[in-house]
Order: sequence, then C-alpha cells, then structure tokens
Amino acid sequence: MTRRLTIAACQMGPIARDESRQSCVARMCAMMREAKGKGADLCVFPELALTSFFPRWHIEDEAELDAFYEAEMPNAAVMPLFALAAELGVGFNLGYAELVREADGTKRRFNTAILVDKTGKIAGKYRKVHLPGHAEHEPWRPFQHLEKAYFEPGDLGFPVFETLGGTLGMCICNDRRWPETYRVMGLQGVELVVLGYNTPSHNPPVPEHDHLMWFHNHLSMQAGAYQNGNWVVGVAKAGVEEGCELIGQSAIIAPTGEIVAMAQGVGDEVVTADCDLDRCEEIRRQIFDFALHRQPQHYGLISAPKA
Ligand code: ING
Repeated sequence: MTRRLTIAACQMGPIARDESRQSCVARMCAMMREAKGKGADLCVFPELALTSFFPRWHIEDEAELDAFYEAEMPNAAVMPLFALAAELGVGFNLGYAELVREADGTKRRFNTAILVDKTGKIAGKYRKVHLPGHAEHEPWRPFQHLEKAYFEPGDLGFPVFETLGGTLGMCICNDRRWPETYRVMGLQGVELVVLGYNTPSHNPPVPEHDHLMWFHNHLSMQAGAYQNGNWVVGVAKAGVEEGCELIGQSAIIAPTGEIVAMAQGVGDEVVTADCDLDRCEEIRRQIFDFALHRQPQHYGLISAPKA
C-alpha cells in the first residue's frame, strides 16, 4: 500500500497592513474547503500568513510591533481554521509571528510555523533559523527587511515529526536557500518538507539579480528535494502587497527535483498533487544513500562554529 498524501499548496495573495486576522483565516478556510474538495490531506499556507509582511516597515512603537504577533497558538482568531481542519479531516501548516513571554517578563520573538494534524492538534513546531535582511533601519531602501530586528534565530533546530502517515519537517522562507536546512532533516529521514515564503521580486542590495528571483526560488527548493530525496512544498504569499511585489510560483516538488504542480497566478490559489512518500526511496536507495556514500570525516567545516 503506497503512502500517498494529497497535498494542497494554498498560496495567498496580498494581505493588507490593516487586514484583520479574521479575514486572513476566512481566506484560508475557503482554500481548505476547496482543497478538501480536491481530496487534500494537508494544506500548506505561507510564512507569516495572519498579517501583512511587517518586516518591510520600520516600526518603532513596541505596542504597534507586538500587534503583529500571536501571544498564544491557537487563539480565538485562528480557532476557525483549527476547527475546520478537525471537521474536514485535513492537516495544515501555518506560519505566524510568535511572541513568547518568559517568566521574568522578557519577550522573545520568533518567525514560527506549526504542523497541525487531521484532528486539529498541533503535531510540530518550527522557528525560522536563517533570518535574512538587516537589524537597523536603512532609509536608503525602498522597503525594509527587518527580520533580524523583529525575530531571534530559531532555537528548535530542524526537527522532524511523525504525522499524517509520514516523516514531515518544516522550514521557513530564507531557510529554503540553505542546503544545511534540508540535509539536517534528510539525515533524520524526512520525506516531506513544507515551507512558506514572502519573497520580494526586488532585492535592494543586489538589484542586478532581480530577474533571477523566480529561478533562485525553484532552484533552491528543487536542489533541496533532489539532494536529500524528499518532497518539498513551497507556498508563497504573492502579489503586490502594500506596494511591494512578492513572487508567486508556489510549487510541489518531487524527490527527483521535478516540479509536479505550480501556482499560475499571484492571488489566493489552491494547487494540489498526489504525493507518494515512498518515492523518496527512488533517490535515497541510489545516488543519495547517506549510509553508503557519505563521508562525514571530510565535512567538519560545515558545522564548525563561525570564526
Ligand atoms: N524573504 C526572502 C527569501 O529568502 C530574500 C529574503 C529575498 C533573500 C531576496 C534573498 C534574496 O526568500 C524571507 N522572508 O526570507
């Protein structure tokens, strides 16, 4: 019996700065219903899917910044999505900004994603490790990318979770560009990596690469799939959001690196594919048989501390 998962890449169009969480949740619920109609077992939503991509703004007022975070998960605004997941029997992956209050009152901030199973229970949690952008306001930029100011690097590593009948892992946006992300999960036997992204089509420090944004998006995820023999599903927040163009092309990618399904537009769009988790063996049993072919005695530099 094959372990086939029907996966829905649930791409979202722009989220306005003043758009409510309720509106975002309603949009995701509509896509979850559409996905269920297409036989989906799992819906993958974008990074920071409950608010506009706020790292594009320099926000000085702490209360204003805090308003973009979730202090608990689930919470009242998101409950309809959890309830619908349990009602329809569909799991989902959701990205959001996480605010943690330590016992001593300090605040910690993470760019977080969760895996929720078909009963509506949180089966896994991940905090974005690779934070792109800059930590200080840089007025020269047409828009900011202040993830280094608004989040800490994730402190959960790259865990994998036994859920939905397979071994699943998560990462978030910039993580997908780093080979270590996939290999650490690959070494734990991951069969499916799900991720969301908010990727501007213009990268102010390197405008000469703007035309390559779409290529680099797929290149990174296809390489991560092929070199570790796992499925990768990358889902965009797309379209012109508060004046900033975000790339779409959400994709479902097989362990061979082939794109088996892709979004056509830059709005809310549900794209599905039947993903046989046993296809990972086609790669893991051959060219990327880790036990047979890897030579870790030569790889030490990769995990050595930064100079
Ligand atoms: N966004 C971008 C990404 O990694 C970026 C940041 C843009 C990096 C362009 C490099 C080039 O897709 C997030 N949210 O990480």
